Amino acid sequence: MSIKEIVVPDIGDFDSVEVIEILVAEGDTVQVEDSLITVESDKASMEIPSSESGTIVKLKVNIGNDISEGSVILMMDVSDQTQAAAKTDTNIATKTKEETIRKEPEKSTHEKMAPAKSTPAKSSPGKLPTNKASPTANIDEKRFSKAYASPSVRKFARELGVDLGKVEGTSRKGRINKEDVKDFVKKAMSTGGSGASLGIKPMPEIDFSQFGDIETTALSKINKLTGEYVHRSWVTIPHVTQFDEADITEMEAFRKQMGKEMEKEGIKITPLAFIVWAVIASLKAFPRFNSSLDATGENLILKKYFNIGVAVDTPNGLVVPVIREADQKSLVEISQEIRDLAVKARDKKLKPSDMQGGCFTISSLGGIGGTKFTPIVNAPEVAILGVSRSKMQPVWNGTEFEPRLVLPLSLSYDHRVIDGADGARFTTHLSKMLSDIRRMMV
Ligand code: CAO
Repeated sequence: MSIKEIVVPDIGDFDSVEVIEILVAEGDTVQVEDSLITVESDKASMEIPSSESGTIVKLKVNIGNDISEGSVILMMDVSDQTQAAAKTDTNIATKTKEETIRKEPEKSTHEKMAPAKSTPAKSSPGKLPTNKASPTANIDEKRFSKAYASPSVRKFARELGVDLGKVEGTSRKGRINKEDVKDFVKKAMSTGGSGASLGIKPMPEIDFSQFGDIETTALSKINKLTGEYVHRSWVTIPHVTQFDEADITEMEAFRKQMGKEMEKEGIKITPLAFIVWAVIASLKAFPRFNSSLDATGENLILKKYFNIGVAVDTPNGLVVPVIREADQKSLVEISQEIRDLAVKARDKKLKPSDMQGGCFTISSLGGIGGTKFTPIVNAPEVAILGVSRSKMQPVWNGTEFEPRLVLPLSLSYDHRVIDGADGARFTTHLSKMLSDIRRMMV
């Protein structure tokens, strides 16, 4: 190891400047001329570039420190640096000085920061993407140039196509830092982002307290993740929902009979286990429903396995654990697995692998209530079955009305993959399976 002090070079007429930003961290590898810190005097701000290539061992400055020529910025292990990469302190000092002079005539605080013409990090040598490629391409150059931000933040904003003039700075005196740019992009993506790309204006910010008392609660991590997934599915998948019903009178009689027999062993079979079985039988009959579009959207990947996702309602939000190889499992095994997965989900013990690899999802609100709903496809799957609460209804049998237990079904599907006729064929088949469970054995 060869440790070297990296010091502040000649910074022109400034005796003392304040560190306002640290652009590197201990452990980072930097090249000659990569920016290390941003300093600011009452006249200008500038980035101090590295005079050496190497690995940062220890930072010696903090934000808010006053430093001057010769102050130690950091300790660097320069043992790996190549002769070619190294440049002299004199070159760096000259460069910094030039920058300082160029920025000095600027007047207002916001005009102090110079555009990112200097010290590009060698670790990212590629050309910046053009604004045309960016979703936030409408940069107002005048406003951008007046924004109060350091050269590296300007460069970062340009890479993302962000108009700095629209970003609110949270650092001292309203200076815009990298996090502010990231937050701006995140907000644009989650609120107006997809809408903006569809030409839809984002929701205006409303102060609801002007209308009455309010309380603000943060969304849970699961809420946010689910929100992202369902939003993406909703805007990218052309959904159609096919409604249907299944007469589950016989199925329920059998389930109750089995329930009584198995009660002593502590086994309970819920209607959902039968529905999983019926779905598998229908997926086998209509393989297109057990598929995903590939990333190009031009090929359909047909799956030969049957992993069924089950939406579980938890206090922290909705999760979808997966019953793997459900076609290989008995009704009792599926019932127990649903119960175990639901307990794990509510105890926040599900692993990411428990929620991966699903082929088709079932969202059952039957235990809660409701007559019908339109579930959102759990992409990259192409269909999802919504199950509502079964109800005893009078059904005409040809000669008279008969009381029958009817289960409402709602199948949402990706219309790019599944046509309406197939949607109806699938639910008809599913309904037949549930109405006469002997058919599932065949
Ligand atoms: N019709 C009438 N009763 C039903 C029914 C239906 N379709 N489905 C279940 N039930 C009954 C059960 O038989 C049980 O009654 P008993 O205790 O008297 O036998 C009761 O409702 C409760 O069932 P359950 O909900 O605990 O069990 P389940 O296997 O049906 O469902 C689970 C398990 C994990 C799917 C469920 O608890 C759950 O979380 N559902 C919510 C899913 C959700 O939020 N979906 C919306 C996502 S947005 O698309």
